[in-house]
Amino acid sequence: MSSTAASYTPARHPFETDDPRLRPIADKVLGQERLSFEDGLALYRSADILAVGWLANHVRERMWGDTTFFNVNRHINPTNVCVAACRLCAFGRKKDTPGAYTMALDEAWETAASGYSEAVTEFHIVGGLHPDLPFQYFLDLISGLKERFPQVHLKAFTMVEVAFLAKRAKLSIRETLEQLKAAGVDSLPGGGAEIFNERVRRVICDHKIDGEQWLDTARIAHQIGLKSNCTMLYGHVENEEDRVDHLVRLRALQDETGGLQTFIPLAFHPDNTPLQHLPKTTGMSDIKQIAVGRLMLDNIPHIKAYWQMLTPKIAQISLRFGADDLDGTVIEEKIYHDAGATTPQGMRRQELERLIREAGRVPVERDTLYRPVLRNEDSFTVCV
Ligand code: V47
Repeated sequence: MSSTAASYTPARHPFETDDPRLRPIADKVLGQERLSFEDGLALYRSADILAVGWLANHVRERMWGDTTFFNVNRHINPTNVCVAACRLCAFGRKKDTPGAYTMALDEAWETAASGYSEAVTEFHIVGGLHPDLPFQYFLDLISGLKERFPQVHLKAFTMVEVAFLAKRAKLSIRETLEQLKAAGVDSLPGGGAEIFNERVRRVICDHKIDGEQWLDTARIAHQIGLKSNCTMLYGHVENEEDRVDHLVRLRALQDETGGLQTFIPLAFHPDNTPLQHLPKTTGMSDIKQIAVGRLMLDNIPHIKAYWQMLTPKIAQISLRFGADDLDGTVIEEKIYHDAGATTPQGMRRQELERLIREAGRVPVERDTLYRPVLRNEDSFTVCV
């Protein structure tokens, strides 16, 4: 049953569909041809989720066989104080309002140390756009973490945070990224991309940098040797054209830089946000984003199912619909839980492995750069 990418034999069962729009797309996928904007729309508009999933799974197995990556990480959110009052967000607070917090550096380093017994390989560090914290706070935060945890990869600051820090420090984006890299940032997470279309951005996050600025910041990060991830927030006021446009723009950036490692579709959680009247995403739509992402983003190696927002059950199913990566142990999550997520705060490594095995896949622990991690008791080795 199991295969690796090297020994992959296609199609355990033939492709079948009752949706004629999918037939020419299937020919392209099987012939390894790039899909067009219209193909993306047809995939979104098809109700034949099994056929769309078959195609996405075909690509996923062609690339990775049964291998399914997971990682042992910890999220750290140094502050929830944020000048941008995005309608999509339940996490940000204005300064000096109830629930607002900002960690002193010692506190952030202590947070990093707690739960460290599982030999975390990555700290995922993101937070609000704080009006007063100086750039030096973030440089010290990072260099302090590097000093204390030299073997841990620091995946820190979204493109939105980088652009904000640059403005505050009166530096160019390139200089800002170079200083962050020198302090110890190893790569950047994919957040803040939301949906690039301006009409949508004006509704959900009108204070954030625009789509082109997000892409420009990512481009510069890649140019100076920092890999990054990319996301798409779906299930709010966007339509199918907006989603395909978002995917095509990510694909174009990747053609140029090759710096995107992973695409992570993020389901909008409306609770406690100004958009709480919107309905929650459905299982069908969650699975669709994974599958269409895999099919459209032919040049991005990995598609991540983030169980915190998909739920472990949907994330597990998505491993048969295009996803090859299950993130992660996480330990403590604030952004979705403030917005009503009912998933647990973290998951143990053994539980992630069980979910992957029960999906008929082979779990491989990875570091942030997708190098396999070998473990014995409390230590780990990264295979380079
Ligand atoms: O940037 C904020 C989104 C992102 C809500 O790179 C919301 O490996 C849903 O980017 N409902 C943060 N989404 C999470 C993120 C991420 C997660 C896991 C892995 C990686 C990675 C990145 O969450 C934000 C924003 O796009 N977000 N509020 C909400 N109410």
